[in-house]
Amino acid sequence: MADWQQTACILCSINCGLEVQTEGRRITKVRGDKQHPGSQGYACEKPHRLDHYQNGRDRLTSPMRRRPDGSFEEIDWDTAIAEVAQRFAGVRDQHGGETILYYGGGGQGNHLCGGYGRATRAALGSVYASNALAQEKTGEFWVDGKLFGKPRCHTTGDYEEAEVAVFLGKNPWQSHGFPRARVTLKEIAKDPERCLIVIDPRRTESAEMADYHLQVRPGTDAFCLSALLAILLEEKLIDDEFIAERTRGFEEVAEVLRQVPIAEYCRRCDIPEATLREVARRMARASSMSIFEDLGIQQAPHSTLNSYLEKLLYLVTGNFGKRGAMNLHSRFAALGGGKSPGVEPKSPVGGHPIITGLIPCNVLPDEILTDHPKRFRAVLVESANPAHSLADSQRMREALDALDLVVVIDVAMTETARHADYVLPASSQFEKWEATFFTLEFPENVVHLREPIFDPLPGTLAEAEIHARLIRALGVLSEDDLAPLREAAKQGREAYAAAFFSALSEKRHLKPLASIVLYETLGPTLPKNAAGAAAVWALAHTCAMEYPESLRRAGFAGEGLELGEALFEALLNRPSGVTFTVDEYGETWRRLLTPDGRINLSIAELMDEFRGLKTEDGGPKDPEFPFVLCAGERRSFTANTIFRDPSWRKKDAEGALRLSPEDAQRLGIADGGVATVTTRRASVRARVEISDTLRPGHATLPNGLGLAYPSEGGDAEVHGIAPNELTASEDRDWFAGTPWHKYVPARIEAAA
Ligand SMILES: Nc1nc2c(c(=O)[nH]1)N[C@H]1C(S)=C(S)[C@@H](COP(=O)(O)OP(=O)(O)OC[C@H]3O[C@@H](n4cnc5c(=O)[nH]c(N)nc54)[C@H](O)[C@@H]3O)O[C@H]1N2
Ligand SMILES: Nc1nc2c(c(=O)[nH]1)N[C@H]1C(S)=C(S)[C@@H](COP(=O)(O)OP(=O)(O)OC[C@H]3O[C@@H](n4cnc5c(=O)[nH]c(N)nc54)[C@H](O)[C@@H]3O)O[C@H]1N2
Ligand code: SF4
Ligand SMILES: [Mo]
Repeated sequence: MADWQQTACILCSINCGLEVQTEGRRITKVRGDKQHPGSQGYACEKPHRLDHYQNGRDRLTSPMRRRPDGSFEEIDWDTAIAEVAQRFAGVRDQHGGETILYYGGGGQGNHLCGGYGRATRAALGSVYASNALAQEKTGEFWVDGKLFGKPRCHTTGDYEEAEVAVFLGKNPWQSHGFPRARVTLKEIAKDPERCLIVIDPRRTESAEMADYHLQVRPGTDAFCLSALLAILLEEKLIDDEFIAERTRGFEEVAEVLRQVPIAEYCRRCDIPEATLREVARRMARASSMSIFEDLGIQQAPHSTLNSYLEKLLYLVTGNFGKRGAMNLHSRFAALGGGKSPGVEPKSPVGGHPIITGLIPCNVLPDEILTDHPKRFRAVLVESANPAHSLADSQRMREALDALDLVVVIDVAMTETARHADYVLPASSQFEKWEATFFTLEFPENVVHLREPIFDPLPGTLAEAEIHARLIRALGVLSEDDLAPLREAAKQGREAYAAAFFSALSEKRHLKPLASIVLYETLGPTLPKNAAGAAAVWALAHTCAMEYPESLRRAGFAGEGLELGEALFEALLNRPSGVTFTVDEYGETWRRLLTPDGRINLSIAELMDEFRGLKTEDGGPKDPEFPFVLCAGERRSFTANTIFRDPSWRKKDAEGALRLSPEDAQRLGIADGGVATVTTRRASVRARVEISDTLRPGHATLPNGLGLAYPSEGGDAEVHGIAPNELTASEDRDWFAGTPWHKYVPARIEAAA
């Protein structure tokens, strides 16, 4: 009997602990790891197919260089590193390092590459970055910053404890988003004292379980949320004490709310007013409420405003800083692009706002396809597939092709890699030390450093090593920098810590290169060949300095550097993950970063849009495209583009277009029939699944499909529909630039 080895699922942000058995290079058995402090043995149906990731037929096994005719040739690593470093340095020297964009830095299961990539960026003088968060969460982060002081003041719900749990544009049954989601949903649903509210135009699996399903008209959440808030004010259901003691600016919000025509807004979002009033009263009556907002509102019209209104809902009802409500969580490390000192937080060409260090994804083509002198000239893509995942695939491809240099670091030959000049093959997440920084929980927060379960696939390297080699080739670290630290590391980590932190303060050029300095000096001395985890050592120390009390409550002891060492030791030695912070609810108030310690309820930048809702109708505007297409819905067997092999989907291999029975009948399309879906950008054919979970006028396609995958011994074939062939980069939030993937105007017809 083979041993079970501990690792984690890499398919969504929850990263459930797993135990796996292997045979040779295959993952043969998978089960939830009961020892994992967050998931506690929970796992959904998807990780059982992880071998389709590990052993995908299009895994890369050699660096590749593009030939002038567009085909690729294999090259050895030394050549690849030398040429990539030299070509990037060439762009830097000719146009400036700020014309080199970094995109990605980690997917659902791997964030260490982002840390090591930071050193390469610094070596190249690259200051601008973007990743998938800038097409979903940046609007929300910005609102957090306005309300709570800094965009890093990110809240999390306490769904296990909440009396009322609200899911707004979120289908946790399929997409998870908090630990053990299905268990918690079932518990809330079966408890008559608790209440589950789902706001979603589709009767999702989560909505099926809800006490209240508000089946809004797609794209009209701003009306629904405004009406809810206005009802709370009108019926005197606001938590006045909380407002008076903890907040400022409520009067400005109330002024707008008093003008809201409640009945009219209910009509626009198509929710009976009586129902909305009942829901408002239920929310107000609750001893605690948690709300999860996700893509259904973030990737739809009024994206940033929606996030604001959602947060007002829990704030005016006093559901903040207490059990069962919203709290400010600790974090092991940041997920954003990082600050670049001296750089305006605006994109260089269009002047779009940079939020948490990230340029809005939807404006990237505009920042490339122009003759503006500050346009991007080169891009380094790491662990991301923007040619598939960003809006407007056609423009993204055009933009990639217009660059002087595209380098992609990935495990597989992706849609983006096909447009690269160089593709560098990474070892998989089961072939190297890995971790994610989706550490978003409260009151107990978990981080999991995972050991490799296989040797690297021959020909591949872990990103830490790729970046270390690039740094060596770029010649930015000298033996003068590294030798003393190597010596210190030999004396043990205490001596190393002293040497490392003083080197960082004395030699300013080392700071942005710190991750690779650690990899090169501390790395070789770490046990279990854990060099790839070297950067985690510094993060453990930073985390301990930031949350000493929370670490102590989690069982870590020691003063000063001892505390960080204790956390790092635990990470290295507990293969099922570590609870790194345990918080009291009052901690939330200490994490608030506004100057006066109050929540700032009034966001001036959004007030015009908030007021302006009155003059808007909310329905589809172009009679040529009467449908609203939700381009990219999470389903049971979707996982972004992490699985490329379509055979991982046992059912519905191509990913059906879901259509309401009314529309199907009107259009003369039978279940299993074929429809043509046309948007302003493209026309595609899709197999139809008739589903009474949809409203008439609404249609949905799954996310993550439409990937080109090699057939056995043959050429690559595309399976299903790539949703972003249908989307347009200009369809985005006016402020944060977040895309309207859930609101794509479309025409649907029976296919000839
Ligand atoms: N199975 C699976 N799970 C995943 C992923 C995956 O690929 N597959 N991906 C992970 C990632 S990266 C993310 S970000 C999360 C996303 O998780 P979710 O946000 O839950 O995912 P979606 O299904 O894209 O969108 C959520 C819901 O928004 C609804 N919606 C559409 N239009 C509107 C609207 O106008 N208003 C409202 N209120 N709702 C609307 C849709 O019907 C859908 O039920 O999932 C994660 N989990
Ligand atoms: N139309 C539409 N578009 C969407 C969405 C939608 O709902 N609708 N959802 C959006 C959302 S929320 C998200 S988060 C994005 C996700 O889109 P992306 O951020 O582009 O990420 P993934 O699809 O998760 O792909 C991750 C990439 O990492 C690679 N990879 C896996 N393991 C490793 C590794 O160890 N090292 C390296 N270097 N690479 C690795 C995979 O092969 C893959 O190419 O898509 C977005 N796009
Ligand atoms: S909930 Fe997410 S992390 Fe957990 S097993 Fe399912 S896909 Fe994997
Ligand atoms: Mo996402």
